[in-house]
Amino acid sequence: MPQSPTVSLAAIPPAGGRIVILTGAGISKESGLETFRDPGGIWSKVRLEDVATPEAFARDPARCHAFYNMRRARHRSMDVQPNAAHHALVRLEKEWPGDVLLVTQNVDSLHDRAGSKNLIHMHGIYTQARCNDCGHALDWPGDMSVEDICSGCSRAGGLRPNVVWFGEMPMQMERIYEALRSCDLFISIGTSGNVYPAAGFVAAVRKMTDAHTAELNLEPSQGATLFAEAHYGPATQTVPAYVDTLLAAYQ
Ligand code: BJW
Repeated sequence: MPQSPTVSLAAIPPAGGRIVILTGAGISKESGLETFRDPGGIWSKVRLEDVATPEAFARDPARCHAFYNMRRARHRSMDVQPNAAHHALVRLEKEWPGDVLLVTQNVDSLHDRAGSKNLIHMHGIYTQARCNDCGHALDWPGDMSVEDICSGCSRAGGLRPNVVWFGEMPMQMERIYEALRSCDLFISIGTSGNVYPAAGFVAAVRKMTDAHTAELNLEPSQGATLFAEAHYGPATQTVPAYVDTLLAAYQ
């Protein structure tokens, strides 16, 4: 049974308080998208070394394209929609009397489709392409192949999914660390805490601030002991309940 989210009043930031939220694949699980490291997850079916590194793309771009084409096709399907957890975070952004920054590791567009505005895709987004030759990025909701031509430089063969692979620098790190440095509440949702630098955010917040930290996940993550508060259960239950508790303090 999920633990019911009880947030002590001392843990609720003051009006004007800054909230930073980190999300991972677990928040999209109940929308029908697979996580990476759960039993039966993506990395149990395909080796990340074969599809999620720049070396893999250089070696066999067609294989990488096939992997992302398959995931994009699933993402396009009608039954993949933002769920109650995505919507609750939109409500928090709209109603919280202070700044809310959402940093997602997810390459899907469910936070965008739910309506989150102050949003950073630190691992990119797979419905965009980026050209390895000229750096041009463009929307690319359909299939991608080695024959496709970049509209920026008119060359073929350079387009890749606009995502961050292992060994590459995640996006907008300066803006993220600036927000972490000045936050009053850090919430981590649906991430296993295996992948850096995101996995190091909670430790960075503890080191740089007096902020409260909370983990909302199906089960304890790798960094679970670093959080001051934790609620375990499906995101569609824990996230709306947690958001309700935060907002109730100011209604
Ligand atoms: C539910 C749920 C439900 C289920 N409700 N919850 C040693 C130390 C530090 C770094 C390194 C190191 N060794 C190597 C590195 C570097 C490397 C790294 O971290 N490797 C680790 C494996 C150790 N990192 C990098 O290379 C990164 N770049 C980098 O470090 O640059 C240098 C740098 C350093 C410092 C500052 C700045 C820069 C790049 C990482 C890129 C990751 N890319 C991927 C693929 C993206 C494209 C794609 O999707 O194909 O990103 S890998 C994959 O993992 C994806 C995810 O975003 C990421 C995180 O996964 P996530 O979201 O946590 O998913 P899961 O499956 O792991 O967890 C899901 C969780 O949800 C589980 O806990 C479930 O219980 C839970 N859950 N159902 C709530 N219903």
